Amino acid sequence: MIEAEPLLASLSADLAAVTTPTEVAAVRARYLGAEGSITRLGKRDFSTMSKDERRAFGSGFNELKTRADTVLKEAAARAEASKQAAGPAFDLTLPGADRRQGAIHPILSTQIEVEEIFRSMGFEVFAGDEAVSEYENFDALNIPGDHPARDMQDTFWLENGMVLRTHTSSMQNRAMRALGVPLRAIFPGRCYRNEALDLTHENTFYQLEGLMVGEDVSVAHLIAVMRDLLAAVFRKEIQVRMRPGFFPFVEPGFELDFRTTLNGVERWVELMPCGMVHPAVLRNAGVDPDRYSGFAFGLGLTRLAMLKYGAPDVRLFNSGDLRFNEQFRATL
Ligand code: FA5
Repeated sequence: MIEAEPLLASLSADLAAVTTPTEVAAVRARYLGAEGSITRLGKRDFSTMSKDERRAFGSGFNELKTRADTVLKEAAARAEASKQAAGPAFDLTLPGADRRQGAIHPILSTQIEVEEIFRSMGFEVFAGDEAVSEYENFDALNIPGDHPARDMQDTFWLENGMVLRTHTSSMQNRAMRALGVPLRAIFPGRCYRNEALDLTHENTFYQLEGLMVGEDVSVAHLIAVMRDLLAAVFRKEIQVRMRPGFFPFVEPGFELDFRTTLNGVERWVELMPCGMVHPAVLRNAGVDPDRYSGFAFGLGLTRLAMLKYGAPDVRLFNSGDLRFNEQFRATL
């Protein structure tokens, strides 16, 4: 016959010694698992038993299994309840997990800030492409194939004859055709030149072009817009001066400098080339130069970010060096 009571007593003693659901499950495996001590009792040779003995054994065995299962289920429920009562398994005194949070790159935050300033002056933002036709980058801007000005910008040519734009001026023709005149628009974006790299020259950099075309647009408008821009960026009145500068797509052309303190010394700093849009450029975009005039400027956005944040080397911006980038977490 089955000796149920000693087995059940041993099971109760084992359960009294454990507390967690995992430990209760291990006890269950020892008694009711495939190789458990109760399960093994059922794997005996029934051929030597009479029919009555088999029946008695069967009911005793089933009762033992049911009682063992009940005790184990109760123990499992108790263990689960006390685990939940103990609360989550973490130590409040440990330092928190370091969640790395992204941030806006300083060039982009400068771009967003400048875009807002121009929007407030009625300019719209016109997005462009980085791969453009040779016509858009050069010919439309009054720079034909044999013009020496092409040498000023060492250009990356694509196999299909297009170019990686060397300046955002490449958007002028497209913008005038798409938006019509009069227009006030800016085109921010990435430009590429095969440059010798130094503190202020990268092969990949950002410009922000501005174009205003209308009847009676003059140099006075250009200067006023530049003053407002600088005052908004640097949050104080900024003195500007214009020097003559040559670009085939403006006439007259200027270099615009502004007065600031760099490394403790007050001086003029070159900020951007600009000028009145050349009549040929207007004509190439289907605009009548006898009726319309306009100004354009090519702000070096990367250089502006350098000035704004006091970055000593332009190459830091694209370096991917987190020691540099992480200083700008809170720039917006
Ligand atoms: C131009 O690109 C003209 N398209 C600007 C222009 C627009 C003139 C409209 C007249 C009318 P420039 O090559 O000087 O000009 O570049 C303009 C600005 O882009 C520079 O002042 C500088 O701030 C920035 N820049 C040019 N090359 C680089 C470079 N390699 N790395 C970083 N910034 C650059």
